[in-house]
Amino acid sequence: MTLPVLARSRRVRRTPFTERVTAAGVKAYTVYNHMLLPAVFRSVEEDCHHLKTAVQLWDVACERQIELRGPDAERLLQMTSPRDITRMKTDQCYYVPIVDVNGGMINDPIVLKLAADRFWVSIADSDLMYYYKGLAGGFGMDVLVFEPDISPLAIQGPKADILVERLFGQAIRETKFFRHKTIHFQGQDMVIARSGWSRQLGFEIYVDGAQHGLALWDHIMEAGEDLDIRAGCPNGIERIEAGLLSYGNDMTLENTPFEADLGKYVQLDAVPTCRAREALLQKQVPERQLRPVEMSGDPLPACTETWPLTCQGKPAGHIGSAAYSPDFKSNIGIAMVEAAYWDPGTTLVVQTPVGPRDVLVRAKYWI
Ligand code: THG
Repeated sequence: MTLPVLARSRRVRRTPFTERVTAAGVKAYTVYNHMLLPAVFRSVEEDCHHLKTAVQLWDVACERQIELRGPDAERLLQMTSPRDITRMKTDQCYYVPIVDVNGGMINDPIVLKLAADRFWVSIADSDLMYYYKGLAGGFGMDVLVFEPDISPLAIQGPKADILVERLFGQAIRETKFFRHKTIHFQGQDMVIARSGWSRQLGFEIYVDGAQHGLALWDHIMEAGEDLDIRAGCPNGIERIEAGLLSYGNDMTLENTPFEADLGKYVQLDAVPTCRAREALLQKQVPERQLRPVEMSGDPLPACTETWPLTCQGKPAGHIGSAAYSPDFKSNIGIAMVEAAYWDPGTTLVVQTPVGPRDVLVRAKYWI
C-alpha cells in the first residue's frame, strides 16, 4: 500500500524552519493553524525516548500569535476568557480557556502579556483571530487585532537548560516557569519563555521575522551538537502521559472549560465582563469530564476519530487521544467520561478500529 501524501499549496503554510525540518528527515507532518507541524522524525516511540533523555529543537511556528494591541486589548481578551487576567504581570504567560458566549471552548492558548496594552495570544488549532476581529469591530473597540510575523521555536528536553545557558546566558536559564524575558540577540529583540508542550524542561523562543529562522536554527543545532540535539516535535505519547490537552482532539466547542478539567483556570467571581459568565455559572457542575484512561491489550493504532465508551452497553463517553506508551507498557489515553463513570477504578469498554478493549479510568496522568 502506498501511503497518501499531503498535497502542498499556499493554504498549507510552510514555516521559516521547514527547509531544515525536511532536511532532518521528518517522516510525517500534520496541519495546525493552516501551517505545517512536524509529527514524527524516527518513530513516535524513539522520538519520545530521545525527548526524555536529551534535547530537541521543535518547529512550532504553527503556534501562531494573535496580537491584541491598544487601550482595549485587555478588555477584549477578558471578554472571551473566564480566567482573571487583570492581575497579570508584563513578564507572565497564562494558560487560558477562551470561550464563546455559551461557555464552549474556542481555544486554549498561552497568553503572553508584553505591556499593559499589548498581548500575544499563542493559539491552539482554531481561527481565533476572526472572533477577535468580529468582537472588536462589533463593539467599536480601540484595539488592533493581527497575526504578527512571529514563529515559536521550542527547545525541550532535560538538557534544554544547559543549551539555553550556553546560547543566551544564565539569566535566561533561570527564567521561572511561565515567565518570559526579552533579550537582544544577533541584532534583534527576542522573547524567550520557560514553557512548552512537554513535561520535560523547556523554553520557547518567539522568533521575530521569518528571515531570521534558518540562521537561528543552525546556530542552536551547532551549539547543541555534543548534547545529542535533534530536530523533534510535540510528542503524541509524552503529552498524553503528561495530560497536556490538545484542542480539537480532547475538547471542542461542544465542551465547557469545566468539562475540559480546566476549572482551576476559571474565576467567575472575578470576571464580570466575560461574555460567557452567565452561561458558565449554570454549567459549573459538569456532566462529563476529561480523565486519563488505560486500555488493555496490544498497542492500539492512533486515534483519528472518537472511540465510543460504554458501560454494560450504556453510553459512557469517548476517547479522543490514545497512544501506546513504551515506558508505562500500556495503551494510554485521554477520555471525556460521563459523570456516572468517571470515578478512578471504574472499568468501561471502548470500541476501537481493531475491536473492543477494556478501559480503566485512572486518578492521575502518568508524569
Ligand atoms: N506553547 C505556546 N503556544 C501554544 C502551545 C504551547 N499554543 C497551542 C497549544 N500549545 C496550547 N495548549 C496548551 C496546553 C497546555 C499547556 C500549554 C499550552 C501547558 N499546560 C501546563 C499543564 O497543564 O501542566 C501548565 C499550565 C499552567 O500551569 O498554567 O503548558 O505549548 N507558546
